[in-house]
Amino acid sequence: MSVTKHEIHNKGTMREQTLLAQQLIRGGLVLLMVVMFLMGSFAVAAPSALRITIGTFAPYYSPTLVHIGTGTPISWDNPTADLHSITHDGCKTGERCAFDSGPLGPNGTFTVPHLTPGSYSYHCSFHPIMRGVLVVVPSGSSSET
Ligand SMILES: [Cu+2]
Repeated sequence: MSVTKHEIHNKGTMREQTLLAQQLIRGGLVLLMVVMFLMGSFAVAAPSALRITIGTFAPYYSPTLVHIGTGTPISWDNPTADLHSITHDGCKTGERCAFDSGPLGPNGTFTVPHLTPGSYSYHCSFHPIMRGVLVVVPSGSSSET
């Protein structure tokens, strides 16, 4: 009789231990999720470059119109077989020249790390029909159209 009681008591303890283990695992999973969420937040906080793809046909710069925060770098990729350039219009009109990639060959990338707020229209010096616009706003937010 007393053996049976002892067994029951053991089963109860084991059940409690199993519950405790489950709670520990659950707590560990929650902690892991919190850590992953925080890491995700930090990844978002660090600005990744906004990428614009150069094309042989319209739209030659895709996206053509970009609204971007001051802290976000902008990169142009040239997957075409031709030379192109990313030339701020100011470089040709004699105004302030904010950026000019010079000849950008196939598979080349040109990056502008930082621009002060303002509107920047640019073109390709090899193909003046190629045109794009950057609108830089004083924030970390960005959007593209
Ligand atoms: Cu071009």
